[in-house]
Amino acid sequence: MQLKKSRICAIFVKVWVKPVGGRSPQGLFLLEGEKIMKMTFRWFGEGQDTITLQEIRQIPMMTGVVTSLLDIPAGEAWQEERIRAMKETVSGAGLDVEVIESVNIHEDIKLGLPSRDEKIENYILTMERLAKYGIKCICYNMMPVLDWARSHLYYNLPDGSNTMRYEAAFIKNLSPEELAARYAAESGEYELPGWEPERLKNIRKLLDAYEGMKEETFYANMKYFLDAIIPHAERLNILMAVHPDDPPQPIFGLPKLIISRDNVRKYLDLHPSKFNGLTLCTGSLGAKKGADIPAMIREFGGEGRIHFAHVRNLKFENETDFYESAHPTPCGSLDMFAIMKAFHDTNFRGWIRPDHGRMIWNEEKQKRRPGYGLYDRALGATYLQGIWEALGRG
Ligand code: DNO
Repeated sequence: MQLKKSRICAIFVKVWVKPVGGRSPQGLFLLEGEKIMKMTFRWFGEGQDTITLQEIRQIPMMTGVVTSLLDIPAGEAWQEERIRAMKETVSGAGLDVEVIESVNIHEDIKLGLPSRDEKIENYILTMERLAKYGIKCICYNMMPVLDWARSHLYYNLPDGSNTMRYEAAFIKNLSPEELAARYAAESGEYELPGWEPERLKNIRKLLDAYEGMKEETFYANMKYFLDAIIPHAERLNILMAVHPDDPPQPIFGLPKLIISRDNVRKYLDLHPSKFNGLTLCTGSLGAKKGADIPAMIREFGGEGRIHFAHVRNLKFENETDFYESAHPTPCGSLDMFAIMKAFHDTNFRGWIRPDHGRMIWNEEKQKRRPGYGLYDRALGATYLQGIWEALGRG
C-alpha cells in the first residue's frame, strides 16, 4: 500500500506513545501498529573500537548502543565516574545506552568459592551505579573460564568476504593456550572479551578447578548468585539477561550448561522473577543442529523472560561445524523470518541487535574486532528492521 506523505506524518505523530515515550534520539517515529522493539548496535567503547558512534548513528533506525567497560576486571565494582563518562559520550553522539553487555561474572561465583560473596557485593554495587545512569538491562554469561570460542576468526568465503567459523575437530587438537595465541595473533591489538591475557595466565588452574564439577553444583552456584542479585535487580528495575554458552558444545573439557531449551528452562526456573531473564542469542542456541529457535522465543518470550536478543545467522557445514553467514535466511541455516515473527507474535519489547557479521568491502583492513565489522552488521540491522516492518503491516 502506498501512503501519502502527509498521512505518514499524521500516523507517525499519532502512534509515538509510551512506553518508549517521546522521540527517539534520532527523532524517528514508529509506523502505525508497529510493536516497540529497539534496534541497537554493539560498540566496544572509547579506544576499544574503530567504529565511531557517528557511523552507528547513521544506520537507519538505530536507537542506541550496547556497550561495556571492558578494561574493568570481573569481580570489581565499576566506578561511577567511568559509567558517567561512558553515558555522556554515547548520549553526546545522539544515541541511547540502556543495555550493558557484559558485566562479567567472576570465576569464584561460578565455582562457588567462599570469596564469591565479596564479588557478588561488587556486582550489586555495579548494578546500583548503572541504574543511576539509566541502564535497564545487563547481559552476562555463565560460561566457565572462557567466553565464546571459534576455530577461525577470518575464514575466507567464496565471495571474497571472510567470517568466523567453528570446526570442532580443529579445536580438539589445540590446547587452550594455542587457541589463545591464535586469537592474539589474529585479532590485532584487541583483547577478545573472555580471552584477556590476565585471565589466561591462570587458565590451567581454572580448568583444573572445574574438573569433576557436577552439573548440579554448577546450577546451585548459579542459584546462589541469582538469589543474591535478583531482589536488587527488581529494586533497581534492571532486567538481567543471561547469554547462552557459545558454541553449545563442551570445549577443553569445560562444562557447558546453557546450551538448549531445557537448560534455559532450568536456569530461568532457578529464580522465578521476570528480572531473571534471557539474552536470546540465535547464533549460540541455534548452533546446535535441530534447535527450534522460534519455539524457544515463543515459550520464553511468551512468559516475558526474553529481555535482549542477538539475532544472526549461521551456515552448518556438518553436524557440529558452522560458519557465520550474512543475516538473510537464504544465506544461512536459520529461518530469520520465522525468528523475527516469533518475536513479533510474542510482542517483544526489548532490545535487539544484529550479531556477528562477515568482514566485507575490505573492512578487515580497518582493524575491526573479529565478527564486529560495521557494514555487514548494518546490513543485518536494516534487514531485520525490514522484516519487522513487514510483520507490523501484516
Ligand atoms: C560474542 C558475544 C558474547 C557475549 C557474552 C555475553 O560475540 O555474543 O561474547 O557478549 O557472552 O556475556
